[in-house]
Amino acid sequence: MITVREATYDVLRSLGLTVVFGNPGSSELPFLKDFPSDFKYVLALHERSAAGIALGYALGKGTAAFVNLHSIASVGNGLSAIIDAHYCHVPLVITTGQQDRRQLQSEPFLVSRAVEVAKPYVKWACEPLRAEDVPAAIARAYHMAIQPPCGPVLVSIPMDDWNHLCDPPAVRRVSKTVSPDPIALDEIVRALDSSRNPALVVGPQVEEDGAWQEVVSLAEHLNAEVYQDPIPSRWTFPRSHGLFRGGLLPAQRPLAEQLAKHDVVVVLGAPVFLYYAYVPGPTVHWGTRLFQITNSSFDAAAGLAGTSVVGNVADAARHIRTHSKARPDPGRVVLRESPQPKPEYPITTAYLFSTLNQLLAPDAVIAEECPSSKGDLDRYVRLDHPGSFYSVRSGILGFGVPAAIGLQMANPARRVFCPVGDGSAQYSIQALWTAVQQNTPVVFILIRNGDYSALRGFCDFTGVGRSVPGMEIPGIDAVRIAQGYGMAAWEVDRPGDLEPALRKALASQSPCLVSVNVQPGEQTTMGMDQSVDPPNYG
Ligand SMILES: Cc1ncc(C[n+]2csc(CCOP(=O)(O)OP(=O)(O)O)c2C)c(N)n1
Repeated sequence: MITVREATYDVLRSLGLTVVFGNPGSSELPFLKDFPSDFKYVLALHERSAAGIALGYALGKGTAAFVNLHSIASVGNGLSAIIDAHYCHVPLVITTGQQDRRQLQSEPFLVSRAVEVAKPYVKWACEPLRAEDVPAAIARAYHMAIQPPCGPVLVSIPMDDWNHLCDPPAVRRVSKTVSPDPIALDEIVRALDSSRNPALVVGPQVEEDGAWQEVVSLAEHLNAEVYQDPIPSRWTFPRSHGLFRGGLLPAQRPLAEQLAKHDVVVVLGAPVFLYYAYVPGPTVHWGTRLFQITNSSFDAAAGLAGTSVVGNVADAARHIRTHSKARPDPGRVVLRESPQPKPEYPITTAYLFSTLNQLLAPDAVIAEECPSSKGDLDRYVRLDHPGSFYSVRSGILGFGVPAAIGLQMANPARRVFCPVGDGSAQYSIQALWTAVQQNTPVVFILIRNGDYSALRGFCDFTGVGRSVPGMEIPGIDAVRIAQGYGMAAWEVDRPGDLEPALRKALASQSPCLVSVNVQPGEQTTMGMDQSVDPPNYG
């Protein structure tokens, strides 16, 4: 027999979870003592950042990441990253400390109800009934986390468990590809074979399931126009491909209108659909037949219309391509280039992103969190490689800065850029310290407009008006904050200084922050204006 602690490190080793992202407390110290030399501990100063960096790391590696949090104290602080992992299908194996079992009954200092608190947002949460079960519970949690749809799991571990003796749990393998039903796919094949003008909608599961190339081949085989899902958490089709038509709007009626000219729409790896503003309307128009292929039985069940097939998106795309008729190129002429923005003062975000686009290597990675300038980023940044764009679909700010760091740690050969609003950056700002300590050379581009422009836009969009408090955020010097964490940082105010500043950041081998003073952001909401007939909360 070996100790629970030794068995746990063996389990983590066997699962490839040798990087521990965390913030420690008293209840984790018996686990962390004599930390094995083949493990790496990545400290973050706040759990939003610890779990958020782990999330980026798991996204970048395409595998699970391990997070060690401090009882309910940390789970509370890290919950928004756990929620992001839930919605973005990211396998995080999270352990938290618990008080000593022998005094739990008396509700001691730092007692934790992390299991109950996390439950709606994790695939499985438990506090093992016996100390001896801890290593097996972590293995079980891991196997849950990596099953599609991937997601976070949580094991709460009383601090007296680690020195108990146990039998080492069996090292097991659990397959994780679930094939879609071929009979259900054949119905989609028949619909496509008789379609006049089919379309594909691609979502994040295209990347989750390694289906990028299969989906490009399918689109070309069908000569089908391709739309990105609304508020995308990943870009899952080459942006400059001739069949790409941009993103869908996140509201019922305008989205249905965007798809109205198509008689068959196949959604690959996304919910049907992710909406933001309530603009009632049909899911798709009367003449459009809708199909969804998803790795998530949850998304299939929650779909508002159409026929859903559950299973691996790559397998489904391959089946459809090899069983359906090729469609000739209908000879469409599509002009999608946006006008080249001019260097204005103050700098516009259109100019910022078009300048950035010219400097990006083809395999650059973007971790985005710039609410009111998402549209300009989408218009001007062209990346065609898999794994090049990450955002968050939960709507919770604080994702971008830590995710960028985790992505950079996972992909040292690709440069990660983090365009982040001056407001958004503050929700996880202390992650900058971890970037410095780990020397992860992310380029943070802080978009400084001095207000919450996206909220202002929403006020205009929905008739709330401008008499709302809490919209201004003056007096924040992010350059000095970054420098305080030990990061090189500088400000750009004039358009002529932008390109040299970005080049200087690119030339650096270390993380740095470029704070760009810009005009207030676009006053639309996720690309929508009054023309979509938004709800009125005025
Ligand atoms: C944790 C969290 N708190 C508050 C909000 C509400 N919110 C949405 S956008 C936004 C403004 C973000 O400001 P900034 O990053 O500067 O971007 P801008 O709107 O100026 O483009 C806020 C506060 C949120 N989504 N998440």
